[in-house]
Amino acid sequence: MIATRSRTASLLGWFRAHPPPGPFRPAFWRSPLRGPWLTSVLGAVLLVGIPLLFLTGLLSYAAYNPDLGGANEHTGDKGLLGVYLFDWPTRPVWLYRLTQGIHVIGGLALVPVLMAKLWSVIPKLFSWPPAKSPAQAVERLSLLLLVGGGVLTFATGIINIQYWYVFPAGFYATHLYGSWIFIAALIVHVVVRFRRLVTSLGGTRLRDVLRTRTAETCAEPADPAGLVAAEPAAPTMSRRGALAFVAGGSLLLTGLSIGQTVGGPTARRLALLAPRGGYAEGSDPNDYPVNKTAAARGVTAAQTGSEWRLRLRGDRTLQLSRDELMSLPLHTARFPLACVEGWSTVRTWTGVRLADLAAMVDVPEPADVFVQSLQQRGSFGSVFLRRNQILDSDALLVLRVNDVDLSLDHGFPARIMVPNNPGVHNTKWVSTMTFRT
Ligand SMILES: Nc1nc2c(c(=O)[nH]1)N[C@H]1C(S)=C(S)[C@@H](COP(=O)(O)O)O[C@H]1N2
Ligand SMILES: [Mo]
Repeated sequence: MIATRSRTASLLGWFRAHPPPGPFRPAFWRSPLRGPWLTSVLGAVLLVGIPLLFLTGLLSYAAYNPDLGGANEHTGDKGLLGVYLFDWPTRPVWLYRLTQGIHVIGGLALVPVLMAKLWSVIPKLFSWPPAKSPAQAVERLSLLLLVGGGVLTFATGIINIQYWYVFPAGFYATHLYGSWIFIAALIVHVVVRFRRLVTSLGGTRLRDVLRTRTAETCAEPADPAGLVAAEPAAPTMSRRGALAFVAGGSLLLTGLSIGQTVGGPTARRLALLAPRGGYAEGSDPNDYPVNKTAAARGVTAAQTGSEWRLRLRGDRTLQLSRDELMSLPLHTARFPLACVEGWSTVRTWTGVRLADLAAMVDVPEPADVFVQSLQQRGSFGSVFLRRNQILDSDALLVLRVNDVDLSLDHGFPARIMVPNNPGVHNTKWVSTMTFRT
């Protein structure tokens, strides 16, 4: 009995003392830059940036009004994750453009920081033995959720803004649930590591590090966490150089994509990384990004010609031709169209107020409206809008943009435009609107 126990113990000891070859051996990792300071600096940047992305993401989710159900709900099992949902306002009209711009551009800018942070701690992924105690095993498991959740959230976001819709469970659900896993694991990580971050940042002055050239760059003293290389190689780059490389990457990503959000002829042409940038905005009022073309959605000229009627449903039913709509009191307002994918454009919209349409079918106090498009395929063909979005004085069934008729690709004969509404909820090629109390 005792003999077996000691044999197990010595086997365990042998196992601990013999890591597999390659990255599991401490001598494999040799960069002298790795250490608590670099990891902490990058961590501090992420500690500011990621909560900002999370917050703007939560706002975007609320802006979708998923609690109206039906067409708006893509995350039916959200449960408690939806408790904070609130009536997304229509004012200020630029709010969604701002929060979603921060979300998308900020997310891209953080990619180099995230990658550098992962690089700085990568030896820990291969630490041997995998866990020294059950407590450490739990902690390492939480790191797996942290890295996995982070990579999943960033990857789904980036893939989505590149218009590559490949999510088996759908983008909304994957991005939402992934981000909550990420944030929960991040909170645990910050609680466990915050003191270490403060200590290692406090020990060295940023200014001193930024003055150190490559030749004078040396490894930090060995740390209990084991980030510092056991046998550091000669430096090929200073910490200043490494930080400049990361910051340069962030700036480049920002510079090549921000044009799609802020607009303007030069900025848009510079937005080479953004699928809705990289082009010169012409003088044609309909010359702004098209998310889904009429052809892509199976909308034909026959459907949108003189046969087209807008069906209004409420306490009674009405059918209106485009000419009849044009003869109603028209209202003009200028505000942004801002897509969840980060691009936006500011236009002058002219059309009939949604509140007027509600009143025409005897629902002057609507709770919501169900809008349906005549598109034949694909998503975004219908939406629920909330009471405050119907009653806003600039909420329109738009017929004209910048003083000309909408083009077919932009939703002719008529489209929804509600201030501060996520682009996707501004339904094009409207065929039916059902107002409910
Ligand atoms: N019927 C319908 N409406 C739609 C869409 C769609 O695919 N079908 N795309 C939406 C999305 S995602 C956005 S961002 C805006 C873009 O409007 P635009 O194509 O006129 O620029 O339209 C929205 N309205
Ligand atoms: Mo969109």
